[in-house]
Amino acid sequence: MDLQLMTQSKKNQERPGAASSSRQDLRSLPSPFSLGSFLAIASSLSLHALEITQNANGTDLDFTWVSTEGATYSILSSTDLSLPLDDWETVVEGETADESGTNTLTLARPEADSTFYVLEESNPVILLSTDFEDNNAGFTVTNDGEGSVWEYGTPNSYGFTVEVTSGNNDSSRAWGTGLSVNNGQYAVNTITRLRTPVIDLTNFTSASLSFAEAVDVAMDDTAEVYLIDDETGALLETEPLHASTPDPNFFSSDWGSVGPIELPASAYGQPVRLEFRFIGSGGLSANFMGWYIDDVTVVAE
Ligand SMILES: [Ca+2]
Repeated sequence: MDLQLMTQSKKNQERPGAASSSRQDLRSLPSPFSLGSFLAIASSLSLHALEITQNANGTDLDFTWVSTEGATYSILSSTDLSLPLDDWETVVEGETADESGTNTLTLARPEADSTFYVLEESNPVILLSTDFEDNNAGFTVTNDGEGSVWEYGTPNSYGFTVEVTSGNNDSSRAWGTGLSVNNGQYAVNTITRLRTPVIDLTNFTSASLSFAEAVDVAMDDTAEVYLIDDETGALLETEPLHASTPDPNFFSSDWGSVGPIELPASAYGQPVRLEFRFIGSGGLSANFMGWYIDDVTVVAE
């Protein structure tokens, strides 16, 4: 079996990689360079060398590369160099950078006579990240009902046997559909919408939303996240990106994490906002407190 080496770049991501049948630091090689009888053309000069060595057991291969904090890595493989990179097989996906600055993993040695590998580095771009501790993060409220409204501050809400008296992870600030009035329980005819600041997805084709929530909502009421136009507020997707489960259980209101939720194709190539829409009437009648959110993050790649 020959292990071959190549580097390649794609779009704004570096997709270099290398493989050798013996341990060798490819970062020291000029570009283009050769290894044995194989020629590799480097289309990106910033190499993230992928070292491949045969495991001591003789049946596996050890992969090692220098990693960058915050980046994630995938390894693609193919037995056919002429194949477009999009058609290569993903053998490792979403490997996070190790704290040591060097990643290692072991894969089974392939049976094919020749196998090529590419290391793909992906650097996430944080478009929105807030824990609401310093301020309300520029979130805005649109109120369509006559009941409770989204409020920013410290929850002081009490339900039937449960309570929400902090943000996520015992923090001090969050957004909630009524933080203290009537024990934080939402009123009849509550239709209140909480919008993020503008999230500019003009130059991205992949992004995801994560947030924390505490939910104490009657069965017929809805707590949903929508994708909307940044200026008009019109829905860009009819269906919600996320629908929190209404909670018939009086005994649960703990904070929990949601996502990452991949944004739909209609989100990209433009500025957008996300909207947390709560519609409810069953709060005060049955001691339900509503919907509380914290730690909102949108990350693009
Ligand atoms: Ca918080």
